[in-house]
Amino acid sequence: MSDLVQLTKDKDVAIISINNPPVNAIGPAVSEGISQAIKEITQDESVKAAVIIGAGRTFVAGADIKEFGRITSGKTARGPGLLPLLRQIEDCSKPVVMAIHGTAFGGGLELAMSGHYRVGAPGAQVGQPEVKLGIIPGAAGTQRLPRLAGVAKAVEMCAQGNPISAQEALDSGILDQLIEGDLLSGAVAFARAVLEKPVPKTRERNQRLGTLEQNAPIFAAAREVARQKQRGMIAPLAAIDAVEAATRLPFDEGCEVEKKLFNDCLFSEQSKALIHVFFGEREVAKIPDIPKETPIIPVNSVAVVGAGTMGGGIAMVFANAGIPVLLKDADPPALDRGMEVIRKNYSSSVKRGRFTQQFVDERLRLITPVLRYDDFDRVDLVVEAVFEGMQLKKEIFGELDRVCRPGAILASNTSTLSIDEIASATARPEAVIGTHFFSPANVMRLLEIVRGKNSSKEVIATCMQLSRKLGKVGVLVGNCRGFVGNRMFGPYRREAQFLVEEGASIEAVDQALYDFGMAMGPLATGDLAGLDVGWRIRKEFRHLEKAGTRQPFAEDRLCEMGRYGQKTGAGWYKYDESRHAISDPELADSLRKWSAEAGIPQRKISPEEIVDRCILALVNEGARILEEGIALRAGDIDIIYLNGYGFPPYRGGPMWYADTVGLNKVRDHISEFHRQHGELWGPAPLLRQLAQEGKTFAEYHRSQNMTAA
Ligand code: 3H9
Repeated sequence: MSDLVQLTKDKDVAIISINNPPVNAIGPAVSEGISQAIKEITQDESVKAAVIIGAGRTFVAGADIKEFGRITSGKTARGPGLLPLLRQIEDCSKPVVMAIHGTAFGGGLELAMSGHYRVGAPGAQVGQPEVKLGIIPGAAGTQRLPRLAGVAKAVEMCAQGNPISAQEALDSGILDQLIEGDLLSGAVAFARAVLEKPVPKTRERNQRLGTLEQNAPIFAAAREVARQKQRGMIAPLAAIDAVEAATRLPFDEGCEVEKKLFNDCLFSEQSKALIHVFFGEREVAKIPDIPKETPIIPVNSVAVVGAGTMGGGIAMVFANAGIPVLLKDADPPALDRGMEVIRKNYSSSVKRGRFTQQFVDERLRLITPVLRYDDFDRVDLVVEAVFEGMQLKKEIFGELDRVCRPGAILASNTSTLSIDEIASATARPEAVIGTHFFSPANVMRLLEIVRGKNSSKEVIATCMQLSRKLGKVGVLVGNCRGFVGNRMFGPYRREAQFLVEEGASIEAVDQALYDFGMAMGPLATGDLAGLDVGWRIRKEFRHLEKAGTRQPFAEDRLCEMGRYGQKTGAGWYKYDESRHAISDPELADSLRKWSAEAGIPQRKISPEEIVDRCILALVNEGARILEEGIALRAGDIDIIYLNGYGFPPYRGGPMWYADTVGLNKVRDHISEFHRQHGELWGPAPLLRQLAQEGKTFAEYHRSQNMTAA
């Protein structure tokens, strides 16, 4: 038997333990081991029943995701998969009880459903999350789940991919019993109790499959939800088709339909992109020169300076994680307003059912509004979140240096300014770091952690670990203007404006990028974020612009007119009281007039050109960032764009997308834009190099680490 599966006995009950740390992912060796164990217990007359359980922290978290890349790249031939094993278990003449703790996900739940019974620890979760990887269940999950849980539950789980709790699994018929206390002994006792009963085969349980009339509205509603919530994704619709096949066809034929749909999805670009995202999200936590053992500074109390939109949101993030926060603003009305906004946000979360009133009351008790720095000597971490102005930030950091205890972390939420210059206002630059939250801070998952040239490894490791505790994806970035996200967003939004100035309508620009998969078009995004923010930054940095290079003018004009976006009721669009965007023909006329005055010829611009101009501007800047070591890996840039800028996950992020287009093509396209639109479009040297070598961004590894940048 394989080392990954052990067979032991508790008198007449065999115990098959799967032991493939960290998550007992099921690959050919595990599958072979279980199969061998089932053969042995079938022949062993002293065994009357079996329990299959996961060793360590979990049952089986799914098939081994790394295998998929090997199959699609042709490195491994696709084997028989799990289906024969699951049938072997189901056909075992002795009752097989699946004992579930941790997570039974994907292939893990499919394995569990092939058993005759399932018991679970109260904290366990089960799910078919395959769609999040761009595939569908591939081991009869779409066929067995509706037979156990009913069609509506199965279609929801397979199409949306979210896990359910053990209690919900019990209520819906997936689990037969919850086991309080020791799971293994409970499962063994359960096995003894069913010894005399027949062994129910899930594949033969057709009672919950419903009728065509009952199921039609369920599938129609599921497709509608998938089209809206998972816009552009293939897998959710395929998963629904597969579950539908379970309701229309005999089990084996249903499995054939599932197999075909699974293969289509597995070989799709979407699945490759989403698997890249899965591993990329885990890879960002790994910093080459900061070992796992780096000491972590305990963060048990925090202070936030500035009670504006960002400061208030950041205070909520800490409170939500159970960490007490001082929220400081020197201006009493601003502090009152900040607290009021926090209360409003929490009460709308209660109304929407996201939080209970009790949770919110507890969180609010953790936030203490203060006007002075009096208690700052007791906090472990301070996040400064005042508006973007170097002078003000330096004054604050000078003050923090005086009042905070030695060892406290001093972080700035700046979105553009130099962390090193901010740190120079203190006598402890090793304690200074950037923690760039995204608006609204309590909602957006991204946290850019900005490494200053002196930031200590302990401070960096602490912030990386803290990001997880806060429910954020922390990505370490180097120090430069705009860091990774905003630095790339500049050229992206610049091109969107240029396109409007060259004759594309505002709506056409936003629509093309929305259709590409972006959560929002770039101009509508500007209206949401506030056009004045960029305007203020542009004014601060105007002296750095190279004379003679083309600069967009439209947003400056809008700001001069007081059109700052949603908050002033008008920006690129007009807004009604419920902030619905309305096209503004007068603005369209003004744009034509301004363009004529600037001598910009007007032309018809295709949606393809709009997408290329904007997305390739992201990619070109991303290549520079990568070469400079401002991002550690192309995948880190992708994770930033997926979690902070609404880039569609099924395209894998801008750098992955460029790799899928082919860097040769990308370089040629950018060179063409260079010829047409001038020096802003010079192809990044790294892009040229990789294209020349026939390589991808994903293959690029910098030899020096980030601090050398
Ligand atoms: C499937 O099952 C298809 C089937 O229908 C069968 C078709 C034939 N494979 O997330 P963590 C690694 S598709 C390989 O940090 P946590 C992960 O990369 C699969 N590796 O821990 C990481 O490695 P490293 C359906 C896996 O406690 C380490 O384990 N299943 C897999 O925060 C720890 O992971 C899923 O989609 C895997 N399946 O969360 C479940 N899973 O340390 C995917 C994890 O080197 N997994 N790793 O960075 C998860 O959702 C979470 O990992 C889990 C644990 C909740 C299990």
